[in-house]
Amino acid sequence: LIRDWTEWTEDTEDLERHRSPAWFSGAKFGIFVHWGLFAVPAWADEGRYAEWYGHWLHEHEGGTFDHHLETYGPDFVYDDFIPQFTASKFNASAWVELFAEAGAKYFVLTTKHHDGFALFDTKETSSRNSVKLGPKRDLLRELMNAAKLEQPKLGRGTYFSMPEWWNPEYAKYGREMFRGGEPHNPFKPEEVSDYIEDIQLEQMRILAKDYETDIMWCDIGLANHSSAFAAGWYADAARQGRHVTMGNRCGIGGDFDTPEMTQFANAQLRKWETCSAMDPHSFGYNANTRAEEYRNATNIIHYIVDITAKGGNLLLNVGPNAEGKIIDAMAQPLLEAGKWLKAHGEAIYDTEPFVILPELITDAIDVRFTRTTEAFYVVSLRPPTSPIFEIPAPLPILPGDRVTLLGAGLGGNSYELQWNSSHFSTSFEISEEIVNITGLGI
Ligand code: FUL
Repeated sequence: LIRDWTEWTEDTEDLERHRSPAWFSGAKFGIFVHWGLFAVPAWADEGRYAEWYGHWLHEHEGGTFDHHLETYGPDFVYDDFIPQFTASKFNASAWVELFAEAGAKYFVLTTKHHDGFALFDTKETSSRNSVKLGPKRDLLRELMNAAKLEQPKLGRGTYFSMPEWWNPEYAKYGREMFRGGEPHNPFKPEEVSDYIEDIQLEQMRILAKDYETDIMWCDIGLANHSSAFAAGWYADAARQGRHVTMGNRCGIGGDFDTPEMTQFANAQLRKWETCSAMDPHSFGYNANTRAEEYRNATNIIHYIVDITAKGGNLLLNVGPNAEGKIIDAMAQPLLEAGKWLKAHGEAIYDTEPFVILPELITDAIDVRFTRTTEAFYVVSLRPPTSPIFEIPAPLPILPGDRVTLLGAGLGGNSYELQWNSSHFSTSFEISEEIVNITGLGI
């Protein structure tokens, strides 16, 4: 039984019944932001994420270690990057405007990645954060405030790494690479009696209470007190009239699955969200990525359409540089995709997948289907090349139904289409003139 979210109580036994909110399921597209000290070296070995620079460095591993020695010398530890993490061009208003113009309905910022350096005021739990060090600014606060005031419809989310790589307080919980206690990147953490209780849980509560996050996008899981956190958070937020959600990496089930740099091939029963990136190889900014390697607008649109048709969301990442700029090679394709979404978003936002047609057919013919209670949408992944656009499948349209072409040529105009349906195929008649307009979607 799914309980109405407004009636949520602190009872942890009910967590299984929590589901991701309608606003999140309907959003389809969010922007992920990986930002932190790793934006200073902005470097990754082939096939590695740039935000893992500190890990490869301190494990003395392969290309990253060699690159570091050559560029910075043997005595330069990871935290020596802190003064160069200036955020000097960080403009929260510009970021949230970009997200909204791109057609995204929410964003998720790395408030603390595995390196443990936080972009928010961690209060007494840790002084390794951007308020006390580096930019000396509360970067998360600036972003949350800008969104609240200027783009209030954007959902505001927080990525949070449950473990930290080098925090000795984590040592007794650590496993494999998150073993803690390694003196590679020496810093003095606050002395606490228990990492999970006094740092991890406390910081999650800070994000929930002081920053009013809508999405708790934890990472890695492992040791946690997330049940206690989630139950209290859901109840508190519900009392404020906010329906919040949590991913599946907090060490408990959460509300949605998070396939990474991949996606489900078919519609799923449970809500899911693919996390992926403009740089197809890295979340953190990599200064060596060439402009043409970033996803282009067509690629982004196809990605959103395909995932939407399978019931997922796309959380697409940008990696700002150390000054806080989202370079044009990432921003421009997003803005272009946003124009398409503005004209055709009716077929995307707040839709459900149409799961009756076998996947085989949809993948074979480059069209995707979505639906609402009012309408059935066909999105073509390629522009029609002739006035008769044929889909080799019967579609759920009945005599008397109206078929319209949405937002032809991005202009937002709709055209009524003649159509014909048989047991084997459905065809639509599109005028020559419209066929010649590029960027057409159906
Ligand atoms: C992973 C992390 O290890 C990556 O660096 C990235 O943050 C991705 C979204 O989640 O688990």
